[in-house]
Amino acid sequence: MLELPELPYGRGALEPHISEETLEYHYGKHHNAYVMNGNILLKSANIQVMKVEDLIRKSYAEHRLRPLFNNVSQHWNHLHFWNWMKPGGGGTDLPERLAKKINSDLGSFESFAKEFVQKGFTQFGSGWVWLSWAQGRLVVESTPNGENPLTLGHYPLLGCDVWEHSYYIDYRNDRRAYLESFLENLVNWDYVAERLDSAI
Ligand code: MN3
Repeated sequence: MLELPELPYGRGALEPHISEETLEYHYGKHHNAYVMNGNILLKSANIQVMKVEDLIRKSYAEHRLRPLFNNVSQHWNHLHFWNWMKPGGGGTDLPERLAKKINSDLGSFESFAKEFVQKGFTQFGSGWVWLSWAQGRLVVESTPNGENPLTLGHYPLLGCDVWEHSYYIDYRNDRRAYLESFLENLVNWDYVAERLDSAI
């Protein structure tokens, strides 16, 4: 069964960049709904319990399981999304091993940040923007709706939710300002570096 995790910080802890009201809705309503609906669909699909990552790949591969995929994948995305942020996060002071990889694979931190914001900004409709580990190198990519790079055989190191529910209360229609603030004020780079360690 899927379970809603505790948030790793208080609901007001990301203010002023992400408001308490946004987390009340985003975590308390949206993420919770993916867990509740995912569990109902999981039960009716009669699938043996497996790791969430395996469940994502299996339900993505089978068209009849698409509603289950949507909820399980969004559950996974949000599990990590809460940990990809922290109070006082963001900025350009990255763990050295991560900074080096970004420089060698993506040119510089500035070019990474530009591509990340641009791909998130131009993702049409709902989706996510990612920094992923793909066949031995870092890539920036975006996915529609609840999809994530696991479906492409990639390993997500960092993701930012660009569904309107993640920014509309705080940034209204200004998705670009939200993405810039995510990188400048919120990202938990230690968690991104830990995921890089487990990807390599
Ligand atoms: Mn969301």
